[in-house]
Amino acid sequence: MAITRRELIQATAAGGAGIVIGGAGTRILTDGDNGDPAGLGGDVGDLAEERGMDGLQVSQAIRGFTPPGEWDEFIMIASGGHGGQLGVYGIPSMRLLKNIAVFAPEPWQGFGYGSTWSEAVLDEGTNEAQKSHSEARGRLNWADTHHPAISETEGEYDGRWAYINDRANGRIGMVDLRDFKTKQIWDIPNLQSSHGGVFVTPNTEYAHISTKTPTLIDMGNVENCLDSEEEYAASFRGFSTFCAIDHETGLIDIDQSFQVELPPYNQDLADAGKLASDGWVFINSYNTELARGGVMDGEPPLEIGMSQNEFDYCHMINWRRAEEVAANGRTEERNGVPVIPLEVAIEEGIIYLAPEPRSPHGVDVSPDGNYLCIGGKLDPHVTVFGFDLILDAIEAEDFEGHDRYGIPILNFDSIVAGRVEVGAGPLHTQFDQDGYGYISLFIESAVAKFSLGEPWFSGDEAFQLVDKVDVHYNIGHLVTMEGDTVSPQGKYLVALNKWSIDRHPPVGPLFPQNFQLVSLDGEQMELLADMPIGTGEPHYVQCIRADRLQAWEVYPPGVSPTTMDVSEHAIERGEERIERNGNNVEVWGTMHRSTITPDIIRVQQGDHVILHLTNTETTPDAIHAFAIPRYNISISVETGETTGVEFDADIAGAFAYYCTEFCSALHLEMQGWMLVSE
Ligand code: CUK
Ligand code: CUA
Repeated sequence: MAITRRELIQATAAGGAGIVIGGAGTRILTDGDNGDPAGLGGDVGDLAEERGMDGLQVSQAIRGFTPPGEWDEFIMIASGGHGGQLGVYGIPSMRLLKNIAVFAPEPWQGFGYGSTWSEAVLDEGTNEAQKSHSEARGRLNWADTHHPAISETEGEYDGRWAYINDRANGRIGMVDLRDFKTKQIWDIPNLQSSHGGVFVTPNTEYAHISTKTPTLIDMGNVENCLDSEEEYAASFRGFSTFCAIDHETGLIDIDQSFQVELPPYNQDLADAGKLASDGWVFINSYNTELARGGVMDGEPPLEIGMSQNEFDYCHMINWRRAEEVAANGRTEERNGVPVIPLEVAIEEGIIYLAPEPRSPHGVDVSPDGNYLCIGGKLDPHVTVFGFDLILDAIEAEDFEGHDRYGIPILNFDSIVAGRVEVGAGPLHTQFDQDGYGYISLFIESAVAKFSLGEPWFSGDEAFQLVDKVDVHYNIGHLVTMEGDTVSPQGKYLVALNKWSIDRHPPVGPLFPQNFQLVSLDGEQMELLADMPIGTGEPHYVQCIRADRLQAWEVYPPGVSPTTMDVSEHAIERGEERIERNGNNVEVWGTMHRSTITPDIIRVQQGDHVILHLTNTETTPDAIHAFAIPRYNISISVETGETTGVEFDADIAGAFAYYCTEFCSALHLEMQGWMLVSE
């Protein structure tokens, strides 16, 4: 380091220039005489010196700071990685606001510990085959979440719903952004694992999700499916799934959903076209080599086998055409889903391939829909295809050949709008409102900013590297504010780094991952703040303007999270009752500060107990929750909500149930007894 923090502070103080702010060292925040920040009061210079901070750090702290009690301008919906959940953060503060339970049980939210709404969601998310596969381990109750997608209207986030994929198990979860609860998990047939998605089409017609590793379709050939390229090519297929979204509820309408069969390459990241390219979906791939492993038999390791080709293929799928073809029934039903066979997709002009350099990863569509920015992990360039050029090439049948399945391969040189040498290991691109792309450089641990072409830049100004900032370290995804919509807001960028070595105090060999906030306000990008992430590994996030969200503060009285409508079991205070019908004991109860009614429930061992609980409060944040010890029951009963729990009273004894939320001064008294007689 050329100059220490202290020297810098002293130098600026001695020079009487106050604190020099900003990466370029050009902006001055403080007035020179006393170090008071203009108009703010307080002696920032002294405070900074006391804490050993230089002017740049003070500036960073201020720009990333949201004062107590004030709200952030943006909300980041983040993958929760292996935790199988979604994280909700404020930006720029990077404060964690909530984790949303999606695929994994979470006791605070009462997700997967007995509440009827969550049990139904989690049960639905494990298909019959998997249930029997994993009988010993029970329900499939974890996920490797990668890509959240916020629903869109006309290409802008509308803040209604969020979708998230399970990379490990080929599933998709749907969250209602009114109550921030998961309403549906679809274990998608024909997808063992998933990656290409979730991305929504511009009016949330579909949430798209495709296979990662191809799926074995020839179940009779398990033994020989890896024996040769031919066996592999014949035994496996990829699938692109178009999950049709019900526009009233946001739920996936499974009956209207369909798949397109794909070659057995490893389909990777995907993005939906918008504006100029609306109606199309783009999916990258690698392992067009069809490498199958066999390192123990002297074959090259997969990483080598999969990196032989100079070019892999971007799949371009015309989903509007596919939708028509599916509606006309040119599909085969496979495991309950209509699938457009690959031959039909080719014949109908649904699928084309474009060569893309060396093991590509991300494909991201510019705000106007015309540019596809492709990061090739082993190529230092971002390759930018022009969608207008792609359409021309399709029209002119400007093909450089066909792949082994007969899919036309567009002529690479005809569709490239520009290539920019950005640095080592380009992965994912995001955009701002001024015609710039921001691409993550995994190997180089940096973000590169580059210019796009028309209508923003032309001639020498188009497709140029304009800036770079270091991040720490090994960045995967990145996000700008609303940066993958038709109207990005710029302002901030969040880098999602895989390694955090030396950034935070050691907490054992499993290091936190590191989100970093970068300012996009000035000419140059500038790192503002670090935020370690305690649950790995979040891959992707989306950032929405906070005012687009319309979250409920309370449920309307008696509303159930399952239907988002008034429950047939909703009651008011004074209507509590217990009914016995044979071995069924059904209880309608209320929770209100600081009483659970009823506070005594008597059953016989072996009875089937159904409890309906209504939180009869109307005050926001007057949350109650209900737990029965030894019965593995923990449910959240939020303001206004009616929910329930159903169980067999198979353990005899006196069980002290209670409210688990510290809801009032007499919260500790908010308890009762369940007596289970032998
Ligand atoms: S992938 Cu993770 S860094 Cu699943 Cu989006 Cu690129
Ligand atoms: Cu209700 Cu504690």
